Amino acid sequence: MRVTVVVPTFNEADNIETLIRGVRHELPDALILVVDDGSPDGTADRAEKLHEVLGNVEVVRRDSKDGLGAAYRAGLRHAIDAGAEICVQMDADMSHDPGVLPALVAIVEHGADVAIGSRYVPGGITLDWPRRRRWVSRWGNRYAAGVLGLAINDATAGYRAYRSTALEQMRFDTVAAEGYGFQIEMTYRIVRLGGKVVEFPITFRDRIEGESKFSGSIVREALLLVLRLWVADFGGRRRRRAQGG
Ligand SMILES: Nc1nc2c(ncn2[C@@H]2O[C@H](COP(=O)(O)OP(=O)(O)O)[C@@H](O)[C@H]2O)c(=O)[nH]1
Ligand SMILES: [Mg+2]
Repeated sequence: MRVTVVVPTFNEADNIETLIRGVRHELPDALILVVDDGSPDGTADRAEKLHEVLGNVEVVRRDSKDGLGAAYRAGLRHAIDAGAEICVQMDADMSHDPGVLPALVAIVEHGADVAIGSRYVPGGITLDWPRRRRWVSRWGNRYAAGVLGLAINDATAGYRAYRSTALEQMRFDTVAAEGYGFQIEMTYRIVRLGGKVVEFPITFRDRIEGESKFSGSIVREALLLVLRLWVADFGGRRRRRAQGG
């Protein structure tokens, strides 16, 4: 199947070359689509230089920093319109090991609608993250899964491979959230549609180069989003209870 790896970037000049070379090594035929929000450090130019050397790297240049959700909506739309049958999303900061790419893609090729690179299934692990971030992530996931009734351990994970037909079916362009909320709502929609979700254990490492764009407002957005989805699902819960499930 045709694979596009969508990589959102903001000021990742020190990471982008390692990332692109790593992805190319693991998936020689995949298109690498960098979605850059006008990084002042020249990330987009570096990615384009790598296209001259390696080929099959494309950069979507957006004017200004507009959040992860918006970058993903634009990147996934671009990838699907260009013929991608599988869309991978991964961070540029080397937290997501490119070595896992073939496994995630194979899971979708064998029938899953999404393969999630998960920190919270047996075999998955988070290295180097400060305690506070680890705690927020772990309990944020328990909260989201508990409130929304999802049997998913890592609903905020940003390392995933999607079947493009499933992305269209869940109307990903209408997911409004910006940060972790984007990943949560995508997971929620695919589960509610009866899609097949597989979690594959990964080793997540904290970034070494560059700075995190993590913020308290992203966490607050995600907390509120979960409540909003819960309220909106009032009728759905009643129906499922009536059906005995
Ligand atoms: N295009 C774009 N990419 C972003 C934006 N915010 C974060 N990113 C990218 O999204 C990925 C994850 O962000 P990161 O700061 O590492 O978040 P963390 O892993 O939660 O600390 C990285 O590749 C970032 O460069 C944004 O506003 N626009
Ligand atoms: Mg990161």
